[in-house]
Amino acid sequence: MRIDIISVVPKLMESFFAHSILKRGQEAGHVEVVLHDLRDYSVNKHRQVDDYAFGGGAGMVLGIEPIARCIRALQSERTYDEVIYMTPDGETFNQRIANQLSLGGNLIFLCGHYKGVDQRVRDLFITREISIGDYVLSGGELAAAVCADAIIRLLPGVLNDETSALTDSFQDNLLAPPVYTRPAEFEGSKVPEILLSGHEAKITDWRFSQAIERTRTRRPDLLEGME
Ligand code: 6GU
Repeated sequence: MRIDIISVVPKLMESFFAHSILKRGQEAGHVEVVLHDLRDYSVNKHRQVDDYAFGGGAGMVLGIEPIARCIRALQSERTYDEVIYMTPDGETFNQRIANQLSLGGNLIFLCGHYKGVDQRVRDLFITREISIGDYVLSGGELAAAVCADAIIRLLPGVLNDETSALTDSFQDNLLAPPVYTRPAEFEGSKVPEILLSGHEAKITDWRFSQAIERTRTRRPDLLEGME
């Protein structure tokens, strides 16, 4: 899978994608993440990419020409499953969407900034609009990094046994159960006996019931419509 991210501040995401699992996923060839500076596609000598909003009002708007040039340049090289615009008024991102996007092909993420992008970008080039929650960030960069992380870790071969996605919170719509490591006792606080028993089937049952209980107390909304 190839993920292209278009932004006016691509540097914001550079170190993020250069580390840990995301770095490994790229080095092992499971994914290629390419950051693009929208200013490189500017149509004027000042590398300007935004302008005042028609009709007035505070805030600059990202113009269609640089974005069109960038997206078209990418689409002339390979096909993309989705061209995603990161925006607070998009559909709220969740594990179901991460799973879906991880199964598909290449992705373009366009990061909004200032007052957003010219509506014609959304009408003509964007296939999907995603938000990461009901709060406002100063740009779509962190949101795009969040989505890319959630997608990349699901790609076959990216995670090893230890970091397996199979036991994640939200896999099966349940929160993950508590985990423990040595020492078995800390200042009188003990690890649940069952985990030291070596009884694999009982441990699996215990973890499942803990996951249910944790979900019931913290996120009862996740259990609605299950059974
Ligand atoms: Cl995708 N962008 C911005 N600017 N703010 C957000 C967001 C995206 N998702 C939640 N808040």
